[in-house]
Amino acid sequence: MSSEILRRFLENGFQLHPEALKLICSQESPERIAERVIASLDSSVLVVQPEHVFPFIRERREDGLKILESFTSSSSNASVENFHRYFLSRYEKLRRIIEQRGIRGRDISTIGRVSKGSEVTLIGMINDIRETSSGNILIELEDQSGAVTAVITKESECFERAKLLVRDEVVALRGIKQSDLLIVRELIEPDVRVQRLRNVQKVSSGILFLSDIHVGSNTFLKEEWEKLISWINGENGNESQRALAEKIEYIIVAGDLVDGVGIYPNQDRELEILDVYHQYEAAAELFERIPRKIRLIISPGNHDAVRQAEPQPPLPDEIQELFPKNTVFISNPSMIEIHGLKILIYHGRSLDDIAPLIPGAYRNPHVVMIELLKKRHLSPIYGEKVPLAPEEEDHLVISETPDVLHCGHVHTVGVGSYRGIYLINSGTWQDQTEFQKRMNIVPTPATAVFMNLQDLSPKILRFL
Ligand code: D5M
Ligand code: FE
Ligand code: ZN
Repeated sequence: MSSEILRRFLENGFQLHPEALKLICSQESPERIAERVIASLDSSVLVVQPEHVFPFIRERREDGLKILESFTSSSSNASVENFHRYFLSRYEKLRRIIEQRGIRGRDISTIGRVSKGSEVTLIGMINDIRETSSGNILIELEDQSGAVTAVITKESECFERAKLLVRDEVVALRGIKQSDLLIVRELIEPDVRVQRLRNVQKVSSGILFLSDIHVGSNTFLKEEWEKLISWINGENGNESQRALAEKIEYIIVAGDLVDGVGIYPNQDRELEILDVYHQYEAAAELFERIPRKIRLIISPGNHDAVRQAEPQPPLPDEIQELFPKNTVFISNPSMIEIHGLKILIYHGRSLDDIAPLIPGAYRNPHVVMIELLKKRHLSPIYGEKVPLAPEEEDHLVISETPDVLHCGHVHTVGVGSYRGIYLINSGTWQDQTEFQKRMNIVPTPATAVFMNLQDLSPKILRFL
């Protein structure tokens, strides 16, 4: 989206200040705003500033919510060319991050032209990664010029980190090429800067994080949900619990609002509502009981009625219309800002791809989320659990470090922090399903996470 806007301005002979671009892209229809801004400019303007944009935007400052990034349009079909372009976008975005963060000032060599014997730093995408019979790690690293096989031995300092690397992520390797192998001495991951939360306004309100409600499933926990809603309405809980509820200004749902239909084989046996539209009607009814002064923010997941491939656009208009007017629909993933707090919302399907590498992952989903931040990518592996759409630009790269990363999907609750970034996995409102019993997946249902904007400490709430 942002590159399209930028192009539009350039075509008309104007440069665009990054802040002005951000402002435009935060609007519901950036293209229309861009057109209006361009029409208002006279040719003496060289760089379009935020001041040029202000008159045309609808900023709802009074409630402190900004949609910084929400993916809407898709132009891509799944052609080889589009995938090539998509992975190139991923490579270039992550390369820039690694250059700025990890290897400032170092020379980076081109993989296809590495000479033997001298130490080199290479940035590439992992084409293949496997363990050898002797327990070392072999990585095939590729850039546009070629590929190289790199070995990280068990004795290497970076061996433990290397065990968590996955296919299709972008990293830097430093080492010496001997015969046909790069002997790795150092691994540099994109990773995040320490977040200092400078821009957060210390207001006295808070945010309630939810996910995986699965309305329509016969294991949706109606009674516990009722308890949640009563609590939000100040109808139950002790004094301090009521005081907490009083503070809720926003509720964010990170996907799987409904159970959907045909998501997995024989799902219909576990559905209470068999029609997906009726599931959304039921969900909308549940949300009716949330006080109107609370803003609802809904992002889809793999059970929702949008395309499965990520990034997923917001729920379609005919579903949005069912919901109360205080609801905002955004894509998966999305970046929003609440009173200066930047929140990256991602359903979390890729957590299933990374979990096998981490012992006890499903009991500590926030630990798996750290890996997404280190990789600076929300869904690195192509061809495993997560279908990816080859968009012109890779929207799943974590270009900007958030203050909070909010996921769901794995149906277990967990909070933590990494380099000053809060990690929240908000659990589920669906009890263990037959499928999960067979797979030995043990959910922590009827949970939510509350974050007070005054002190930002996330608090797990249980309604079971
Ligand atoms: O996913 C909830 C959790 O259950 C998540 O960790 C994946 C796992 N799950 C659910 N269905 C499947 C299938 N068919 N294969 C493997 N793992 C699965 P949710 O998105 O709510 O279904
Ligand atoms: Fe789910
Ligand atoms: Zn899910």
